[in-house]
Amino acid sequence: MSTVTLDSDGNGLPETQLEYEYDDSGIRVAQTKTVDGNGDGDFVDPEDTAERTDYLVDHQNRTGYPQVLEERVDGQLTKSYLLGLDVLAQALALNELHYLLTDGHGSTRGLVDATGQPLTGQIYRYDAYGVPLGFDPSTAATTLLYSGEQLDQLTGLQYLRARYYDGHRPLHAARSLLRRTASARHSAQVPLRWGGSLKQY
Ligand SMILES: [Ca+2]
Ligand SMILES: [Ca+2]
Repeated sequence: MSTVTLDSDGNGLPETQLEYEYDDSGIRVAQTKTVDGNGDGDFVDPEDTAERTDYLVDHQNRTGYPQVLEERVDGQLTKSYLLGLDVLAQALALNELHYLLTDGHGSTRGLVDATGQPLTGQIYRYDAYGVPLGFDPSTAATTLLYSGEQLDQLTGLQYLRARYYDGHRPLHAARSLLRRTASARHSAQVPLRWGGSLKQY
């Protein structure tokens, strides 16, 4: 289990808490997002609401890495993925299939629907470190973005199985550090502040 709290307005009171769960092999299998409903900076009150997302992970697939097959929010199936030698497509619902268009690096550069029509506004560009250029990743129609890996749209961190990556600073945050970190602040200037040291690559 690892926990991150987000203080988006920087007033010292976190308004969102994210708890992550991992399976025995260390792969993330669930996220619980709790919103501080009564504004007192904790997440234990009746007004504070939680939403749980479970990730069904396929450990045996042709991509060479464990991949999320399905996402369920509070038990309801919300997204599923089509796997080949890479992640090929996502399905948000019946008749809503999006194929991922990727570049040579494996980064998703756009989406097309089942008939091959590009999705309006879903063009993704990045700098050399994966920082999004000209689009807002928190509202993108897919979370599989830079290098084709899952982006956490709340923290802006990429989940790379053994660690999280922050493209705004070319740093990898070891997941073990995240696990030990009691809280991390979030603001426009400093996306996340970690409680421990960071490895630089
Ligand atoms: Ca706050
Ligand atoms: Ca509260």
